[in-house]
Amino acid sequence: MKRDLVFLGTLISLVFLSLLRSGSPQHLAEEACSVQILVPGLKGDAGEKGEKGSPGRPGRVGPSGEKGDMGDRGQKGSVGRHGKIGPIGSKGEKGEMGDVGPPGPNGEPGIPCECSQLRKAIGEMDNQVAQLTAELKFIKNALPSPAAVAGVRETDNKIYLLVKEEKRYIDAQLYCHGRGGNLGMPKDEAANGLLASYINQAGLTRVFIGINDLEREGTFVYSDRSPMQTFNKWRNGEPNNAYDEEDCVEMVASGGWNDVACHITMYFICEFDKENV
Ligand code: GN1
Ligand code: CA
Ligand code: CA
Repeated sequence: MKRDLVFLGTLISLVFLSLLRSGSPQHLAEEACSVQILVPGLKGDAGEKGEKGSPGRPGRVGPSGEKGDMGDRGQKGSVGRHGKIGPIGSKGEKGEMGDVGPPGPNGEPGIPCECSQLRKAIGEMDNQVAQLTAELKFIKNALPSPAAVAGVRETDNKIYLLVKEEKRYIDAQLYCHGRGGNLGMPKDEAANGLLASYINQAGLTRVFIGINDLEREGTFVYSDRSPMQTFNKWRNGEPNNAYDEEDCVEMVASGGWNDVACHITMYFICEFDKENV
């Protein structure tokens, strides 16, 4: 408080002195002894505009908005993991009884009581060995090279062999004769059908068979010289002796017959009598 009063007195003195300086010396002398009254000066002019303040602090977090609309359906997910192995199934029903098995091996021979029985058995076995030997010889002799083998077909009394080597009729016939047989001679429906299926199963379209009219034009005979009977399988319009040169016969895949020139080459079928084997 005291310090404020001193300051106020000093301020008034200064104002007074400044007034004295602006007046006459005489006037100054009079005024110097008068009571000093201290009053505040006039309010100054407004200061210049301050600089823009720094940004205020962020406001408070607003309240939650309203619930939005439902979004679009998402993409299909990837395949899930493999599931766990299921529980063991229940036991199946008992299966049907199987077929009867083959008979068991023959029992041990009894004690021979008569030599004649033994001789008879040995004689039968000899016959069987002879038969097997002959068949083996036939197989070794008759079969063509492995590349030309197309299997065999057989009936009760014949064996047919398709030879996949292209030969002229006469050479094909020689091939079959050389092995104890003949070119195939279908003499009835059954034999003809068997040869036709043989050709088809081999994927062929034609083969020579043992029929010709080499000796007398228009008179067809089998290659064992036996005459044609009522049975035949000529295709429509055949035999026609085309170009005046067709004296040999082929079978086509349908089983039909056609006379062709003997000098052309094709595969052929041999036949063998089982009793000659
Ligand atoms: C064959 O090729 P082409 O049409 O002259 C066949 C004849 C048949 C004739 C039937 C080698 O003669 O034997 O009669 O078709 N010749 C040959 O149309 O296959
Ligand atoms: Ca002819
Ligand atoms: Ca013909």
